[in-house]
Amino acid sequence: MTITITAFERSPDGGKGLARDTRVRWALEEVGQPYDVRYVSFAGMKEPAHLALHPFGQIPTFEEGDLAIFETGAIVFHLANNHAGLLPDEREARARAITWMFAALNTVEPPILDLTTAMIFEGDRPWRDERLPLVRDRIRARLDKLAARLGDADWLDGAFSAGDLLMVSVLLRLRMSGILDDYPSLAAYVARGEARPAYQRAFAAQLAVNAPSAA
Ligand SMILES: N[C@@H](CCC(=O)N[C@@H](CS)C(=O)NCC(=O)O)C(=O)O
Repeated sequence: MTITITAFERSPDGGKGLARDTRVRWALEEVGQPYDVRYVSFAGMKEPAHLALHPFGQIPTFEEGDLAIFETGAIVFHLANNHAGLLPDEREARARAITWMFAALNTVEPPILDLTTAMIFEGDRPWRDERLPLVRDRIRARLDKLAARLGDADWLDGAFSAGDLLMVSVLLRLRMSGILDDYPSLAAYVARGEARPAYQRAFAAQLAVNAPSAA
């Protein structure tokens, strides 16, 4: 069955790979599944046809036969559950890897998204300068603990898993802020993720659309 995902017709990041279709492309590449992409405009995402797939009018979505799902966590989990390569077979190791998927999306990503909100979406608001240090502190609180847990390991729990895929994807959002520079072990962890051939293919595929001359 053909897999079709949706992605921005033009990503606001111009090809840095931060739009969430890159996470899904990466997972698809890791498990060796070919896929098609349907590109949508910002206006198109709010039209009934797309809202039927994604109730919040966002990307990415995932369709395979009669199945249509949204939320990157759910999509990556679906792929990891149905194909080898992203979750260990052993029951407890699998549960721990799934835990890291949730930790990436529920515990580490929210303060990182707050930084984007404070800097970009609310950059002209009077509270910006007061808020920014608080947001940065909340990110550091998470990174301190994450770095402590990672230690000098390559991945969060044994072999690379969907938990690492999502955690690296989330941390990549910090690159522009410079915060990651204060955490060399996490910066190296992100670099290990980016060095994976599956990530490289996913990144190149989105770049070819968003910055065609650079690809
Ligand atoms: N929790 C959702 C977030 C999806 C999301 O925020 N998508 C962004 C692109 S990365 C989007 O479509 N933004 C446009 C909008 O919200 O109008 C997921 O993980 O899939």
